[in-house]
Amino acid sequence: MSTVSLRWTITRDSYLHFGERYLRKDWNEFRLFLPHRHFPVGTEHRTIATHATLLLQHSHRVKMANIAKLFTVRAQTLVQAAARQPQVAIRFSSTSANWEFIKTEVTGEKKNVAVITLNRPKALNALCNGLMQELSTALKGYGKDSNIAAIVLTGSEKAFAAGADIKEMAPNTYSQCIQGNFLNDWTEVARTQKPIIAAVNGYALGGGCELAMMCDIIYAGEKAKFGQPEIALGTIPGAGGTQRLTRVVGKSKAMEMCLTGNMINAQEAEKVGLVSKVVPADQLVSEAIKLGEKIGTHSSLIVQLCKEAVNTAYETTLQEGLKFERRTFHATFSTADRKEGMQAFVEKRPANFKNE
Ligand code: CO8
Repeated sequence: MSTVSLRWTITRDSYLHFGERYLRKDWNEFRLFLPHRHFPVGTEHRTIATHATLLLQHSHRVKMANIAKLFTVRAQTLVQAAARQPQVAIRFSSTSANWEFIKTEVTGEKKNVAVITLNRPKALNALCNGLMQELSTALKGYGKDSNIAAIVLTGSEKAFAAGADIKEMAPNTYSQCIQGNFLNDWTEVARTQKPIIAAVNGYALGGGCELAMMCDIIYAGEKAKFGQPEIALGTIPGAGGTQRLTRVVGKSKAMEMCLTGNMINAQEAEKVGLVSKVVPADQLVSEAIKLGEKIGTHSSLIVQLCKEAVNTAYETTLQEGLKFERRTFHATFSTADRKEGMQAFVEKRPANFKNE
Protein backbone atom coordinates (compact mmCIF):
# COMPACT_ATOMS: atom_id res chain seq x y z
CA MET A 1 0.00 0.00 0.00
CA SER A 2 1.38 3.43 -0.82
CA THR A 3 1.60 5.87 2.01
CA VAL A 4 1.34 9.59 2.33
CA SER A 5 3.36 11.89 4.43
CA LEU A 6 2.60 14.95 6.38
CA ARG A 7 4.11 16.54 9.38
CA TRP A 8 1.56 18.34 11.44
CA THR A 9 3.16 20.88 13.65
CA ILE A 10 1.31 22.37 16.52
CA THR A 11 2.96 25.68 17.17
CA ARG A 12 2.92 27.42 20.48
CA ASP A 13 0.69 30.12 19.03
CA SER A 14 -1.88 27.74 17.62
CA TYR A 15 -1.91 25.87 20.87
CA LEU A 16 -2.40 29.05 22.83
CA HIS A 17 -5.29 29.84 20.52
CA PHE A 18 -7.05 26.43 20.67
CA GLY A 19 -5.50 24.33 23.36
CA GLU A 20 -5.44 26.54 26.38
CA ARG A 21 -9.01 27.52 25.72
CA TYR A 22 -10.25 23.94 25.48
CA LEU A 23 -7.75 21.86 27.37
CA ARG A 24 -6.66 24.20 30.11
CA LYS A 25 -3.18 22.69 30.07
CA ASP A 26 -0.12 24.83 29.70
CA TRP A 27 2.03 24.58 26.58
CA ASN A 28 4.93 22.81 28.26
CA GLU A 29 2.71 19.95 29.34
CA PHE A 30 0.88 19.80 26.04
CA ARG A 31 3.85 19.61 23.70
CA LEU A 32 4.79 16.21 25.06
CA PHE A 33 1.39 14.75 24.44
CA LEU A 34 1.49 13.86 20.83
CA PRO A 35 4.27 11.51 20.06
CA HIS A 36 4.92 10.67 16.46
CA ARG A 37 2.12 8.60 15.02
CA HIS A 38 1.72 7.09 11.60
CA PHE A 39 -1.48 6.66 9.67
CA PRO A 40 -1.92 4.77 6.40
CA VAL A 41 -3.26 6.57 3.36
CA GLY A 42 -6.98 6.94 3.39
CA THR A 43 -7.29 7.18 7.14
CA GLU A 44 -10.33 9.24 7.80
CA HIS A 45 -9.83 12.47 9.61
CA ARG A 46 -12.30 11.31 12.22
CA THR A 47 -10.08 8.35 13.02
CA ILE A 48 -7.06 10.58 13.45
CA ALA A 49 -9.03 13.00 15.55
CA THR A 50 -10.33 10.20 17.71
CA HIS A 51 -6.87 8.75 18.07
CA ALA A 52 -5.43 12.08 19.15
CA THR A 53 -8.37 12.58 21.42
CA LEU A 54 -7.88 9.26 23.14
CA LEU A 55 -4.21 9.92 23.53
CA LEU A 56 -4.87 13.21 25.16
CA GLN A 57 -7.63 11.89 27.29
CA HIS A 58 -5.50 9.00 28.37
CA SER A 59 -2.59 11.27 29.23
CA HIS A 60 -4.46 13.99 31.01
CA ARG A 61 -8.00 12.84 31.61
CA VAL A 62 -9.45 15.94 30.03
CA LYS A 63 -12.94 16.03 28.61
CA MET A 64 -13.37 14.24 25.31
CA ALA A 65 -15.71 16.85 23.91
CA ASN A 66 -13.24 19.64 24.45
CA ILE A 67 -10.39 17.81 22.80
CA ALA A 68 -12.54 16.71 19.90
CA LYS A 69 -13.30 20.35 19.12
CA LEU A 70 -9.61 20.99 18.92
CA PHE A 71 -8.77 18.08 16.66
CA THR A 72 -11.59 17.50 14.23
CA VAL A 73 -10.85 20.53 12.09
CA ARG A 74 -7.12 19.97 12.28
CA ALA A 75 -7.33 16.33 11.30
CA GLN A 76 -9.49 17.12 8.29
CA THR A 77 -6.88 19.55 6.99
CA LEU A 78 -4.20 16.98 7.68
CA VAL A 79 -5.82 14.23 5.65
CA GLN A 80 -6.62 16.53 2.72
CA ALA A 81 -3.04 17.74 2.58
CA ALA A 82 -1.68 14.21 2.91
CA ALA A 83 -3.71 13.03 -0.05
CA ARG A 84 -1.88 15.58 -2.21
CA GLN A 85 1.57 14.15 -1.38
CA PRO A 86 1.52 10.48 -2.27
CA GLN A 87 5.07 9.45 -1.23
CA VAL A 88 5.81 9.33 2.41
CA ALA A 89 4.14 8.29 5.65
CA ILE A 90 1.76 10.57 7.50
CA ARG A 91 3.58 11.91 10.45
CA PHE A 92 1.40 13.30 13.14
CA SER A 93 3.64 15.00 15.60
CA SER A 94 3.94 17.74 18.11
CA THR A 95 6.69 20.26 17.58
CA SER A 96 9.56 20.80 19.91
CA ALA A 97 10.48 24.12 18.35
CA ASN A 98 10.05 26.00 21.57
CA TRP A 99 12.89 24.48 23.54
CA GLU A 100 15.46 27.08 24.46
CA PHE A 101 18.41 24.94 25.57
CA ILE A 102 17.89 21.59 23.87
CA LYS A 103 16.75 20.19 20.52
CA THR A 104 14.70 17.05 20.17
CA GLU A 105 13.81 14.79 17.29
CA VAL A 106 12.48 11.31 16.79
CA THR A 107 14.41 9.30 14.26
CA GLY A 108 15.49 5.85 13.07
CA GLU A 109 13.88 3.68 10.42
CA LYS A 110 10.92 2.90 12.64
CA LYS A 111 10.87 6.38 14.16
CA ASN A 112 11.42 4.90 17.57
CA VAL A 113 14.65 6.54 18.72
CA ALA A 114 14.49 9.96 20.38
CA VAL A 115 17.54 12.19 20.11
CA ILE A 116 17.96 14.98 22.65
CA THR A 117 20.73 17.43 21.79
CA LEU A 118 22.03 19.84 24.41
CA ASN A 119 22.05 23.18 22.66
CA ARG A 120 23.87 26.00 24.45
CA PRO A 121 26.85 26.24 22.10
CA LYS A 122 28.18 29.56 23.37
CA ALA A 123 28.52 28.18 26.91
CA LEU A 124 29.79 24.75 25.76
CA ASN A 125 26.45 23.29 26.90
CA ALA A 126 27.04 24.29 30.51
CA LEU A 127 24.18 22.81 32.50
CA CYS A 128 22.08 25.71 33.72
CA ASN A 129 18.81 25.20 35.56
CA GLY A 130 16.75 25.97 32.45
CA LEU A 131 18.60 23.35 30.43
CA MET A 132 18.19 20.71 33.12
CA GLN A 133 14.50 21.47 33.42
CA GLU A 134 13.99 21.13 29.68
CA LEU A 135 15.99 17.93 29.63
CA SER A 136 13.91 16.57 32.46
CA THR A 137 10.65 17.51 30.73
CA ALA A 138 11.73 15.95 27.44
CA LEU A 139 12.84 12.76 29.18
CA LYS A 140 9.58 12.43 31.07
CA GLY A 141 7.69 12.85 27.80
CA TYR A 142 9.71 10.23 25.94
CA GLY A 143 9.59 8.00 29.00
CA LYS A 144 5.79 7.84 28.70
CA ASP A 145 5.77 7.43 24.93
CA SER A 146 5.28 3.79 24.00
CA ASN A 147 6.60 4.46 20.47
CA ILE A 148 10.04 5.33 21.79
CA ALA A 149 12.38 2.38 22.25
CA ALA A 150 15.54 4.26 23.23
CA ILE A 151 16.85 7.76 23.81
CA VAL A 152 20.14 9.24 22.62
CA LEU A 153 21.54 12.18 24.56
CA THR A 154 24.22 14.22 22.82
CA GLY A 155 25.82 17.67 22.61
CA SER A 156 27.95 19.44 20.03
CA GLU A 157 31.21 18.40 18.42
CA LYS A 158 33.10 20.66 20.86
CA ALA A 159 31.24 19.79 24.04
CA PHE A 160 28.81 17.23 25.32
CA ALA A 161 28.62 19.50 28.38
CA ALA A 162 31.36 21.47 30.14
CA GLY A 163 29.75 20.96 33.54
CA ALA A 164 27.25 22.75 35.69
CA ASP A 165 26.92 26.43 34.80
CA ILE A 166 29.63 27.94 36.97
CA LYS A 167 28.38 31.50 36.45
CA GLU A 168 24.85 30.58 37.53
CA MET A 169 26.06 28.49 40.46
CA ALA A 170 28.74 30.88 41.76
CA PRO A 171 26.46 33.10 43.92
CA ASN A 172 24.83 30.13 45.70
CA THR A 173 25.26 30.00 49.46
CA TYR A 174 25.35 26.90 51.64
CA SER A 175 21.94 27.62 53.08
CA GLN A 176 20.47 28.14 49.60
CA CYS A 177 21.93 24.82 48.43
CA ILE A 178 20.48 23.01 51.45
CA GLN A 179 17.13 24.74 51.55
CA GLY A 180 16.64 24.65 47.77
CA ASN A 181 17.91 21.03 47.62
CA PHE A 182 20.29 22.05 44.80
CA LEU A 183 20.75 19.34 42.12
CA ASN A 184 17.89 17.24 43.47
CA ASP A 185 15.91 17.64 40.23
CA TRP A 186 18.88 17.03 37.99
CA THR A 187 18.79 13.27 37.96
CA GLU A 188 15.89 12.47 35.63
CA VAL A 189 18.38 10.79 33.27
CA ALA A 190 19.16 8.22 35.94
CA ARG A 191 15.47 7.71 36.68
CA THR A 192 14.21 7.14 33.17
CA GLN A 193 13.08 3.57 32.49
CA LYS A 194 13.90 3.68 28.79
CA PRO A 195 17.42 2.80 27.66
CA ILE A 196 19.44 5.97 27.27
CA ILE A 197 22.68 6.30 25.34
CA ALA A 198 25.11 9.18 25.81
CA ALA A 199 26.87 10.14 22.57
CA VAL A 200 29.82 12.21 23.78
CA ASN A 201 31.86 14.40 21.49
CA GLY A 202 34.29 16.95 22.94
CA TYR A 203 34.24 17.88 26.61
CA ALA A 204 32.25 15.94 29.20
CA LEU A 205 33.42 17.68 32.34
CA GLY A 206 32.09 17.88 35.88
CA GLY A 207 28.31 17.66 35.67
CA GLY A 208 28.74 16.81 31.96
CA CYS A 209 30.71 13.69 32.81
CA GLU A 210 28.21 12.91 35.55
CA LEU A 211 25.32 13.34 33.14
CA ALA A 212 26.96 10.92 30.70
CA MET A 213 27.46 8.43 33.54
CA MET A 214 23.77 8.63 34.45
CA CYS A 215 23.06 7.19 30.98
CA ASP A 216 23.04 3.43 30.43
CA ILE A 217 25.66 3.29 27.68
CA ILE A 218 28.31 5.82 26.65
CA TYR A 219 29.63 6.04 23.09
CA ALA A 220 32.44 8.54 22.56
CA GLY A 221 33.77 10.42 19.56
CA GLU A 222 37.53 10.10 19.02
CA LYS A 223 38.25 13.53 20.49
CA ALA A 224 36.01 13.26 23.56
CA LYS A 225 37.49 14.26 26.90
CA PHE A 226 36.16 13.23 30.29
CA GLY A 227 37.00 14.83 33.60
CA GLN A 228 35.88 15.90 37.06
CA PRO A 229 37.56 19.30 37.39
CA GLU A 230 35.45 20.55 40.32
CA ILE A 231 38.47 20.39 42.65
CA ALA A 232 40.01 23.33 40.76
CA LEU A 233 36.88 25.37 41.52
CA GLY A 234 37.13 24.69 45.24
CA THR A 235 34.31 22.17 45.25
CA ILE A 236 33.74 18.47 44.61
CA PRO A 237 31.59 16.52 42.13
CA GLY A 238 27.94 16.73 43.14
CA ALA A 239 26.02 14.32 40.93
CA GLY A 240 27.90 11.05 40.92
CA GLY A 241 31.51 11.95 40.06
CA THR A 242 32.90 10.43 43.24
CA GLN A 243 30.40 7.54 43.25
CA ARG A 244 29.49 6.34 39.75
CA LEU A 245 32.99 7.05 38.41
CA THR A 246 34.59 5.04 41.23
CA ARG A 247 32.29 2.09 40.59
CA VAL A 248 33.14 2.16 36.89
CA VAL A 249 36.87 2.87 36.78
CA GLY A 250 37.97 1.80 40.26
CA LYS A 251 39.38 3.76 43.17
CA SER A 252 42.83 4.62 41.87
CA LYS A 253 41.71 6.14 38.55
CA ALA A 254 38.71 7.87 40.13
CA MET A 255 40.89 9.37 42.86
CA GLU A 256 43.41 10.53 40.28
CA MET A 257 40.72 12.20 38.18
CA CYS A 258 38.82 13.79 41.10
CA LEU A 259 41.87 14.95 43.06
CA THR A 260 43.78 16.41 40.11
CA GLY A 261 40.95 17.47 37.83
CA ASN A 262 42.93 15.93 34.95
CA MET A 263 40.96 14.84 31.91
CA ILE A 264 41.19 11.48 30.19
CA ASN A 265 40.72 11.05 26.45
CA ALA A 266 38.25 8.79 24.66
CA GLN A 267 40.73 5.98 24.15
CA GLU A 268 41.64 5.88 27.83
CA ALA A 269 37.97 6.14 28.79
CA GLU A 270 37.31 3.05 26.67
CA LYS A 271 40.29 1.25 28.21
CA VAL A 272 39.02 1.83 31.75
CA GLY A 273 35.44 0.87 30.85
CA LEU A 274 33.86 4.31 31.12
CA VAL A 275 32.74 4.17 27.48
CA SER A 276 31.79 1.11 25.53
CA LYS A 277 32.85 2.26 22.07
CA VAL A 278 34.92 4.99 20.42
CA VAL A 279 33.93 6.05 16.91
CA PRO A 280 34.88 8.86 14.50
CA ALA A 281 33.26 12.09 15.69
CA ASP A 282 31.08 12.54 12.63
CA GLN A 283 29.62 9.04 12.94
CA LEU A 284 28.96 9.21 16.67
CA VAL A 285 25.30 10.16 16.72
CA SER A 286 24.36 7.82 13.89
CA GLU A 287 26.15 4.95 15.65
CA ALA A 288 24.28 5.74 18.87
CA ILE A 289 20.98 5.82 16.93
CA LYS A 290 21.81 2.44 15.36
CA LEU A 291 22.39 1.09 18.84
CA GLY A 292 19.04 2.48 19.97
CA GLU A 293 17.38 0.88 16.93
CA LYS A 294 18.98 -2.47 17.72
CA ILE A 295 17.65 -2.28 21.28
CA GLY A 296 14.29 -1.32 19.76
CA THR A 297 14.07 -4.65 17.93
CA HIS A 298 13.56 -6.38 21.28
CA SER A 299 10.58 -6.39 23.61
CA SER A 300 10.48 -3.04 25.42
CA LEU A 301 9.02 -4.81 28.44
CA ILE A 302 11.95 -7.22 28.69
CA VAL A 303 14.45 -4.44 27.90
CA GLN A 304 13.08 -2.52 30.87
CA LEU A 305 13.43 -5.52 33.18
CA CYS A 306 16.94 -6.17 31.92
CA LYS A 307 17.96 -2.54 32.50
CA GLU A 308 16.61 -2.74 36.03
CA ALA A 309 18.54 -5.93 36.69
CA VAL A 310 21.85 -4.46 35.46
CA ASN A 311 21.27 -1.31 37.52
CA THR A 312 20.63 -3.46 40.58
CA ALA A 313 24.25 -4.60 40.35
CA TYR A 314 25.21 -1.06 41.38
CA GLU A 315 22.85 -0.84 44.31
CA THR A 316 23.13 -4.17 46.13
CA THR A 317 25.45 -6.92 47.28
CA LEU A 318 26.25 -9.69 44.79
CA GLN A 319 23.97 -12.18 46.57
CA GLU A 320 21.03 -9.78 46.66
CA GLY A 321 21.67 -8.82 43.05
CA LEU A 322 21.75 -12.46 41.97
CA LYS A 323 18.49 -13.11 43.78
CA PHE A 324 16.88 -10.10 42.12
CA GLU A 325 18.15 -11.26 38.75
CA ARG A 326 16.86 -14.81 39.26
CA ARG A 327 13.41 -13.60 40.30
CA THR A 328 13.26 -11.19 37.37
CA PHE A 329 14.32 -13.99 35.03
CA HIS A 330 11.52 -16.15 36.46
CA ALA A 331 9.10 -13.25 35.97
CA THR A 332 9.85 -13.12 32.23
CA PHE A 333 8.16 -16.54 32.02
CA SER A 334 4.86 -14.84 32.76
CA THR A 335 5.15 -12.64 29.67
CA ALA A 336 3.82 -13.22 26.17
CA ASP A 337 7.09 -11.89 24.74
CA ARG A 338 9.19 -14.58 26.45
CA LYS A 339 6.89 -17.18 24.96
CA GLU A 340 7.03 -15.58 21.52
CA GLY A 341 10.84 -15.14 21.64
CA MET A 342 11.44 -18.82 22.34
CA GLN A 343 8.72 -19.98 19.95
CA ALA A 344 10.24 -17.85 17.18
CA PHE A 345 13.66 -19.40 17.81
CA VAL A 346 12.23 -22.91 17.55
CA GLU A 347 10.33 -22.01 14.37
CA LYS A 348 13.42 -20.28 12.90
CA ARG A 349 11.65 -16.97 12.29
CA PRO A 350 12.04 -13.44 13.66
CA ALA A 351 10.17 -12.81 16.91
CA ASN A 352 7.16 -10.55 16.80
CA PHE A 353 7.19 -8.93 20.21
CA LYS A 354 4.08 -7.23 21.53
CA ASN A 355 5.70 -5.71 24.61
CA GLU A 356 3.40 -7.72 26.82
N1 CO8 B 1 29.86 27.10 33.15
C1 CO8 B 1 29.60 28.28 32.59
N2 CO8 B 1 30.17 28.69 31.46
C2 CO8 B 1 31.06 27.87 30.88
C3 CO8 B 1 31.39 26.62 31.42
C4 CO8 B 1 30.74 26.23 32.61
N3 CO8 B 1 30.93 25.03 33.18
N4 CO8 B 1 32.32 26.04 30.63
C5 CO8 B 1 32.54 26.90 29.63
N5 CO8 B 1 31.81 28.00 29.76
C6 CO8 B 1 31.75 29.18 28.90
C7 CO8 B 1 32.98 30.05 29.10
O1 CO8 B 1 32.80 30.89 30.21
C8 CO8 B 1 33.00 30.78 27.79
O2 CO8 B 1 32.01 31.78 27.82
P1 CO8 B 1 32.42 33.32 27.45
O3 CO8 B 1 32.83 33.23 26.00
O4 CO8 B 1 31.17 34.06 27.67
O5 CO8 B 1 33.55 33.68 28.33
C9 CO8 B 1 32.52 29.74 26.79
O6 CO8 B 1 31.84 28.76 27.54
C10 CO8 B 1 33.65 29.06 26.05
O7 CO8 B 1 34.55 28.54 27.02
P2 CO8 B 1 36.14 28.78 26.97
O8 CO8 B 1 36.46 30.09 26.34
O9 CO8 B 1 36.69 28.53 28.32
O10 CO8 B 1 36.55 27.62 25.95
P3 CO8 B 1 37.93 26.87 25.86
O11 CO8 B 1 37.89 26.04 24.61
O12 CO8 B 1 39.07 27.79 26.03
O13 CO8 B 1 37.97 25.86 27.13
C11 CO8 B 1 37.02 24.26 28.68
C12 CO8 B 1 37.04 24.80 27.23
C13 CO8 B 1 38.35 23.58 29.00
C14 CO8 B 1 35.90 23.23 28.74
C15 CO8 B 1 36.77 25.42 29.68
O14 CO8 B 1 35.66 26.16 29.23
C16 CO8 B 1 36.50 24.98 31.09
O15 CO8 B 1 37.43 24.63 31.80
N6 CO8 B 1 35.22 25.02 31.51
C17 CO8 B 1 34.82 24.70 32.88
C18 CO8 B 1 34.86 23.21 33.13
C19 CO8 B 1 34.49 22.93 34.57
O16 CO8 B 1 35.16 23.33 35.49
N7 CO8 B 1 33.41 22.17 34.75
C20 CO8 B 1 32.92 21.78 36.07
C21 CO8 B 1 31.84 22.71 36.53
S1 CO8 B 1 31.33 22.39 38.19
C22 CO8 B 1 30.23 21.09 38.04
O17 CO8 B 1 29.97 20.62 36.98
C23 CO8 B 1 29.57 20.60 39.31
C24 CO8 B 1 28.68 19.41 39.01
C25 CO8 B 1 27.33 19.55 39.58
C26 CO8 B 1 26.37 18.44 39.21
C27 CO8 B 1 25.72 18.53 37.86
C28 CO8 B 1 24.68 17.44 37.64
C29 CO8 B 1 24.35 17.11 36.23
